[in-house]
Amino acid sequence: MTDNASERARKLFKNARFTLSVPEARLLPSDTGREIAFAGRSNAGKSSALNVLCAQRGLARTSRTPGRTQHIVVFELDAERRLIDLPGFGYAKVAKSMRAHWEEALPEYLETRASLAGLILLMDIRHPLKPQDLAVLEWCNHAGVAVHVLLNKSDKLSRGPATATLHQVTAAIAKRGWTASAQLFSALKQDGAEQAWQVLADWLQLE
Ligand SMILES: Nc1nc2c(ncn2[C@@H]2O[C@H](COP(=O)(O)OP(=O)(O)O)[C@@H](O)[C@H]2O)c(=O)[nH]1
Ligand SMILES: [Mg+2]
Repeated sequence: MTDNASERARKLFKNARFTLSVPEARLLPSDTGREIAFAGRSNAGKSSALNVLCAQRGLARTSRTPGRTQHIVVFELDAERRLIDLPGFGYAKVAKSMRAHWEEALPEYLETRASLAGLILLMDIRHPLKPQDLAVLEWCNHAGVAVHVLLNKSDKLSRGPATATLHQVTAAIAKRGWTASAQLFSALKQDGAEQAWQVLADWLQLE
């Protein structure tokens, strides 16, 4: 992959426009073209990362009240490509009924959505591989969906510990027999965007 790929993704992502927000996966736009889903525990920095990758401050609402958004949000990139902002999961204050619904719906979406080209999984680098993250990794591997992990808030650790965590996370994933790539990311410092765009360009077949 070349730096041109990352540049193409950067340009495409600048076009991201809010399209719609739906309470259930069956209400998503027709299953054609290619889409990339963003998942993560509430407060991992999913909205912040989306804003950085799309170079738009207010695109995905960042919130100090985690777990508020339970809708699936669709951002159109072009006529054939979309980003899907999945509801944050694992936050205790979300009503149990809501959580149960989404935690059942997610594996089905991962298994049946033909246009899903890959999933970006956001984790707070200080709390990686929580049970919900392991569940998503397992479901994606089961469904054959590519996963790329962003270890976000890497600005909270110095370089040595951050790199050590990256290695621990990739080793822990490999040990379970799963496939996923991973990288350090900081939405705050806007670090790691180039590397993420390369993965996104590959998944979206930007040529
Ligand atoms: N230090 C630091 N804080 C971050 C970073 N990314 C997000 N945050 C903060 O973490 C909190 C949750 O971010 P948000 O994007 O709303 O997370 P979401 O719930 O996963 O969408 C907010 O207070 C953000 O300002 C980062 O890279 N570094
Ligand atoms: Mg959010």
